[in-house]
Amino acid sequence: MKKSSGAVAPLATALLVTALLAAPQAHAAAYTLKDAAAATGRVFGAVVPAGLLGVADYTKTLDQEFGQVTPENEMKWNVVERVRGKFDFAAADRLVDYAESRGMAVRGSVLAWHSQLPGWVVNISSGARLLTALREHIAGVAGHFRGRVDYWDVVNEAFGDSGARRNSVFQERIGDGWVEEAFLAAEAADPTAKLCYNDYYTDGFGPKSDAVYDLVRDFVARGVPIDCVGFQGYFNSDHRVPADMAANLRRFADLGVDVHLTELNVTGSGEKQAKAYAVAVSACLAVPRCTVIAVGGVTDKYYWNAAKTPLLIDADYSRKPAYFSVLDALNEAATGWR
Ligand code: 9MR
Repeated sequence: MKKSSGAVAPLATALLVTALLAAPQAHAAAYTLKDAAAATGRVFGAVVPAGLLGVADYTKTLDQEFGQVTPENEMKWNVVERVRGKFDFAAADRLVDYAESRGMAVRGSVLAWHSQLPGWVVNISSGARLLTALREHIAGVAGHFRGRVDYWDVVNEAFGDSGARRNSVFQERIGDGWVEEAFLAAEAADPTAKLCYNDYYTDGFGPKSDAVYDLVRDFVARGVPIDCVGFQGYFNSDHRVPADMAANLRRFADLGVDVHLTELNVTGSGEKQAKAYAVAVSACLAVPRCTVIAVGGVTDKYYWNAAKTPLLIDADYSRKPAYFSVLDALNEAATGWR
């Protein structure tokens, strides 16, 4: 750079340049979701399929915006243990290797879930044998990733919308205790990971979140290992972001566990979608122990339910109004500036 002509004193120039550089900062303390979240002490993540790790546009956006990955299907029982006792971690390892190479946190999902089970599990009729298979599965999967997973979705979706236990092979054949058994097995396999219960439509007060709350309160009271509760955050015209979301998250945090938004997505588009995202993210920001915000995917282009266009980045990798409403909410929480 040429030396100045002396027309403007060097100090004045330096002050002017500093002021100009600082000006954009006044509106956005950070320019990416992960950096803005980090400024609030939080992680911003996404659900990621291993098959997209070779797509340049996708990984460029993933690396730019997100600091945590959740394998979309690669750690599910029907992928990792299709045959009893024979584990296949190839796809999951790719995702964990990728995340580690970029300093991203890893959410393991999911050790015990009624869905996406291989047939051999569903066909175990004996509760005792099914419990043994569940324990062995969790030991195999959580043991394989020991020390590499920051938090596990140990159990997904054990409750129905009424708050009663969901009917599933685990519930019907093992009974209520299957959830506790899963957490005990996960703790034994990887005591380094935070252990979470994860569910949907539990974002506000209601019979389902009350049932989850009672489970967590009981586990905490009895010393059953549980560290966190995941709120998947599926929102649409029938399930709007509840006004009591922050209060609901706070009551779980007050039990002494962290709360995470784990698959956040809002069906829709434009300003309406943007506002809903801002309300949901602000509910998390209002609760110090809400430490993870993860959305259901990087871009609408590859989302498993793409027709709902529910994510922050559209199919052309353009940042949607919802992206900016979330970035603003994060920056405002971090700096007081929008
Ligand atoms: O992301 C998963 C998608 O690829 C599958 O097609 C779908 C099958 O139901 O499940 C999606 O993931 C689920 C997640 O693991 C738990 N929360 C509910 C999600 C939707 O079922």
